[in-house]
Amino acid sequence: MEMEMEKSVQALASATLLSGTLPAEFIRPLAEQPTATTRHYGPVSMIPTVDLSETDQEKLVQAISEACGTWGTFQLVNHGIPPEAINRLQSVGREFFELSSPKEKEECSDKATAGGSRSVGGYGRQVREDADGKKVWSDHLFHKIWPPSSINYQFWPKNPPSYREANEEYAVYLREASDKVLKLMSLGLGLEENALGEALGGEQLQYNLKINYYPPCPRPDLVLGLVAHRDLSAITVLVPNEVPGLQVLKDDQWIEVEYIPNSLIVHVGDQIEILSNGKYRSVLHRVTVKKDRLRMSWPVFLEPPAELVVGPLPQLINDQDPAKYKPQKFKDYMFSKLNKLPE
Ligand SMILES: O=C(O)CCC(=O)C(=O)O
Ligand SMILES: [Fe+2]
Repeated sequence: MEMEMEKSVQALASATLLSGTLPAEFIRPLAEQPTATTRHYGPVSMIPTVDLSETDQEKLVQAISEACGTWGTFQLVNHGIPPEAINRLQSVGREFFELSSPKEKEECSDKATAGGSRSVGGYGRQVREDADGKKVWSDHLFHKIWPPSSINYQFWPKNPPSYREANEEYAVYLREASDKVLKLMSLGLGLEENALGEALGGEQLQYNLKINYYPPCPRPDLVLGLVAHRDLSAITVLVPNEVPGLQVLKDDQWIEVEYIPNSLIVHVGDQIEILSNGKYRSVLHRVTVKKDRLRMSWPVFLEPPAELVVGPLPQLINDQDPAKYKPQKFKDYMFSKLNKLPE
């Protein structure tokens, strides 16, 4: 047999459908199994919505800061990104997963990490192994989309040929929308509107796209598409497909995030929690999968450059409110988190 990467979940899913048996390494411990732990949402527990077309700025700032301070996540509607640009991003991503050969996928994977160094670049399976050796029901593709100097096109699919154009187009729109969000978040902390953007590296802010591919699974009650985690980004701006599955933890309950056509899901990540000295909360979330439906999602992680030191903003700390986090380089934070060392 020729040398092969670890089998994708996509390939496994097809095999599992045929045999009807789920490999044991995917079965979560009871305390994590979706059916045992999900509370179905009612009107009261729906995650907040922020409407960027709201003309009353004060209202808008209030809505964003409340969402970031309580849930750490919100649905962003009327964000100004044309639906066609989102559709193109989605269709080229789906084509990559469904039409390219295993060899073409492997060409987008990072083969340079055999020495054990961490990589989040390219095509593959989960970035971190669970402590208990369990696996998640998803494959992914990871690559930067901005700034141009940070992009490694090795990780970008060559097929479909329009992949590059669709991703570049989305990057331009996404930057405009996320710029607005960061400004409103800054104002919500009582800061000058560029405060968060600048503290995150200004023009050097990195936009790291991930495509998640969660194939249908014969036992969605037993597996997770992604285990509970907080994003290490500053913020994450996510395009979902129409198949729900994302859940967020609120008051010790897992709440499903409903699908709203054309809305983006914004998560507060760890770096904003740190900069805000805990006023905004990095949201704990996980992903469940479906028996007969494919979920895909396109989160973009907005991250400071590796060497930038991130700590609570001096404007937000004083005697009553001392710093709760220690300043450190983003790359050191990332290393500790991905290797599960104390932060
Ligand atoms: O698929 C989703 O909605 C969530 C993806 C996610 O949390 C991640 O990739 O970090
Ligand atoms: Fe996440």
